[in-house]
Amino acid sequence: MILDIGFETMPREDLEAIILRRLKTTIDRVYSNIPFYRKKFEENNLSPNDIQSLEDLKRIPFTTKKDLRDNYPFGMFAVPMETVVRIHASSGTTGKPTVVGYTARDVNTWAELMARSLAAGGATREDIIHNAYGYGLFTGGLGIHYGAEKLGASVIPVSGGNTKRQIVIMKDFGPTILTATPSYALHLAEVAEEMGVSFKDLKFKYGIFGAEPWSEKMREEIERKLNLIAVDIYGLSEVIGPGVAIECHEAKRGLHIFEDHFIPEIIDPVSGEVLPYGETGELVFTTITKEAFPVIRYRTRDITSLNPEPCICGRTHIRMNRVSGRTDDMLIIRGVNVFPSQIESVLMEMDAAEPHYQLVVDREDNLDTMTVLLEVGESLFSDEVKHLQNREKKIATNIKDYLGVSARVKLVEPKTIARSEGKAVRVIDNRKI
Ligand code: DLL
Repeated sequence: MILDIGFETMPREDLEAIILRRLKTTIDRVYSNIPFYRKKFEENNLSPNDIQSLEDLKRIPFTTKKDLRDNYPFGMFAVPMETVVRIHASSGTTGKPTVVGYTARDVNTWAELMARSLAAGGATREDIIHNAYGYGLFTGGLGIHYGAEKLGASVIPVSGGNTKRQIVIMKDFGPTILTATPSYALHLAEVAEEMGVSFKDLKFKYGIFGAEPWSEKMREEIERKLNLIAVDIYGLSEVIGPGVAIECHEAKRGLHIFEDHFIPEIIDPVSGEVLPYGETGELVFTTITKEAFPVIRYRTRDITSLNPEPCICGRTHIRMNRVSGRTDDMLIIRGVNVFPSQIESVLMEMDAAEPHYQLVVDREDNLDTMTVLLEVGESLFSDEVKHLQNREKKIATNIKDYLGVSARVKLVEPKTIARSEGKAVRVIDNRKI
C-alpha cells in the first residue's frame, strides 16, 4: 500500500522542485546555526546563495563520522537544547557513540516516514506488529514503534531478548507483522522450533528486517523458516534512523529512498567523485527536512548502487540496491579485499549450511589467516568425521574460487556461535589487538 500517494508517486520534475526548495532551507539552517558547517562553507569560499540547483550540492564538502565525533555530543545540533525532545545514539564499535537529536517536528516526520515504510512493507492499520528491534538509544525499537502507531496498527513493544517469552506472545497475541534484525528473526525461528512451535501455525504475513547486511539467500531462508514475506528496511541514526529506505513488498527489488526527505548520492570512496546511476560505491545522504540534526553530504560508509528505473509498485522514488557491506567492514586478507557479505553468499549457496557463521581473522607468522566458522544442522553434524572434512574442503575451495582468498573452514555444532538479539557479530578480527 502507498500511504502518501502525493509524494511517493509524484512526477520526477515536481519532486525535484520540492527537493531543491527544501535543500535551500536546510543549507540556510546549517549555515546560520552550526559553526562546523559555516566554517566548512567559508573555507571553500561558498555561501548558501551559491546553492541554486541540485547539481550545486556537489560543491559542498562531505561530512564524515569523524566530524560528528569531533563535535561530540551536541555540537552538530542546529537548534537550542530546549527544542530538542529526543536523543538517540549509535553504539559504534570504536570510539565514542554518535549522538543525534530530534525536535518535536522531527519525531513526527520520522513517525510519518516509518508509517510510510511499514505500509510499503505490507502493513496496514489492521495489523498487529511484533516489534523485536531493541528499544533504547538504538533507533530501531522506538523508530518502528512510533511509525506503527502513526499507521494505526497495534504494536507490541516486545524489544529484543527474552526469546522464549516472545514465542509465547506470538502464539497468544497472533501478530501479523514481525520487525527485527534478520539474524534475530532466524534466532526466533530456532527457539520456536525448540519449543515445538511452528511458524506455519502463527499468523505472520510480512517481516520487515534490517539494521544489518543480509543476502538474498538469507531472505529465502527466512521466508521459508518463518513462513512470511521478508522485506529489507534501511536507515541510520545520523540520517534519522529506520525509515530512510525500504523495499516495497510488491517488487522486493531494491529499497525506495524517501527522496522528499533525503538526497542520495553514490561516490567513489577513494576519490570522492560522484558516480552515475548503476555504479557501486559509497552512499552519501543529505537530509532536507530535519531541524535538530541536519546532515549535508554525510558519508554513510555503506556500499550500494542507485537504480532510477520505474517500479511496478508505482513509486517514483529512486531505489538503492541491497547494501553489500561497509567500507570499514572490508577485510583485507593477504591483500585481497573481502566483505563478510560475499562469504555469506558463498556459504548460503551450499545446501545444509545454516545462516549462522562467524569470520575469525588472525595473523600468524606475519601472514593474515581467516577461519570461517559455520554451523551445520544436527543431521549433518552427526555424520562421519570424514564426511565433515570433505565438506569443509569443498566450502574452502568455493571461497577460493569465488573470492580468491584462502580460508580455513570449520563446521561447528548447532548453536555454538553466540546469538545476538540485535545486530549479529560476523567478524572477529584479532589482528587489531
Ligand atoms: O540500524 C537503523 C535501523 C533500525 C535500520 C532498524 C533498519 C531497521 P544504526 O544503528 O545507526 O541505525 O546503524 C546504521 O546499519 O549505516 C548500515 O551499515 C547498517 N544497516 C542498516 N540497515 C541496513 C540494511 C540502524 N537494511 C547502519 N542492510 C547503516 C544493510 C544496514 N545494512
